Amino acid sequence: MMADLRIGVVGTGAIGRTHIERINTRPQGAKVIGCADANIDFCKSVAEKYDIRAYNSGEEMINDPEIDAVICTTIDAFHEQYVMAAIKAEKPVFCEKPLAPKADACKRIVDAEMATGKHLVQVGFMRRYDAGYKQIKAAIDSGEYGAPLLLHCAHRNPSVAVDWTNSSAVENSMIHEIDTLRWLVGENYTSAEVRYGRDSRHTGNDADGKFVHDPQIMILTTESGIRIDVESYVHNCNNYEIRCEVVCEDAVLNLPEPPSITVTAKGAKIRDIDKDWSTRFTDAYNEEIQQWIYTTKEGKVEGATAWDGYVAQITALSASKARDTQTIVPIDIPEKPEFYK
Ligand code: ISE
Repeated sequence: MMADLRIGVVGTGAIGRTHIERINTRPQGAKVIGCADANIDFCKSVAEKYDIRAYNSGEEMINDPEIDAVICTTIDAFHEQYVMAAIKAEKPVFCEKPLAPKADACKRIVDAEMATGKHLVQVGFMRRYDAGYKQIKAAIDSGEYGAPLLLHCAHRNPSVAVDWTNSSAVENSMIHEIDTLRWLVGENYTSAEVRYGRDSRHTGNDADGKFVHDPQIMILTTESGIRIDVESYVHNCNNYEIRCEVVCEDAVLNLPEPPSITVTAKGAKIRDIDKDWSTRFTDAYNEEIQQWIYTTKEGKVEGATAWDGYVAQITALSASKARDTQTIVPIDIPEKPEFYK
């Protein structure tokens, strides 16, 4: 049996700690043996809790010969720095979404990875591992239902994200649909538009005092003309809801809701739903990390690649431009390099 993959996690915030726990509490061919964080004292407390080593910096950890692979869960602005350090050390790296906030940073990562000649980078778009989305993809790919024509999707959050701004709806939330729907239909987007609904009385100003529109609707068009609408509503009164309906030529496909018992009591039927993404997508995260461990040991990347991360960012930034200008913005995706085909 191949030895455990020795993983180092850079960024010990909530998602970083969840990944440490999910890997170290389940037998799956890997162990997180070290962590690093800009907040060294906090990093030490996390290391102590999980009985792993605390490093003084991400780079020190990445360059340690004891570390075989890296998980990057820092704040978005630092993804490029650590992904680049892992590529330089020629170590596989799993980076939470987005690959980097700016498209040119994603391009630098793509170029650096290609220069090594090795497939090293996977981006954490976990919905590709969700059982329901996988069923929809299998149904589309089977060809049994004809071509997809329209997609109607909703991404409703119970409350605002950290650093909430007018861009968050696209760049923090709907970036998931941007990647997952492109993977589902197997096509790039050619244009984006973002419109507002009537503003909710729950919405307000961001930390800089700028008004944030909520809800927002993003409309994407794909190369073959599939039209996709995605609603983002981030004040959904404590409920987390993800919808995806695919209208095909001969059938309508719907994303299933996660299983949950129905309780019949006191004259009502009640079914609990997830309160946020961390529980809604727990199984998808588990599957994603498990598959990343397997494929990393085989020297492959099977999830979203650095190229997918780059394309997602080009699309998101075009959608943001569409929102800011209230126009339809064309999306120009460069030709996919041979390396990623
Ligand atoms: C969060 O960062 C995520 O990645 C969640 O999946 C998404 O639903 C949420 O809107 C984001 O804030």
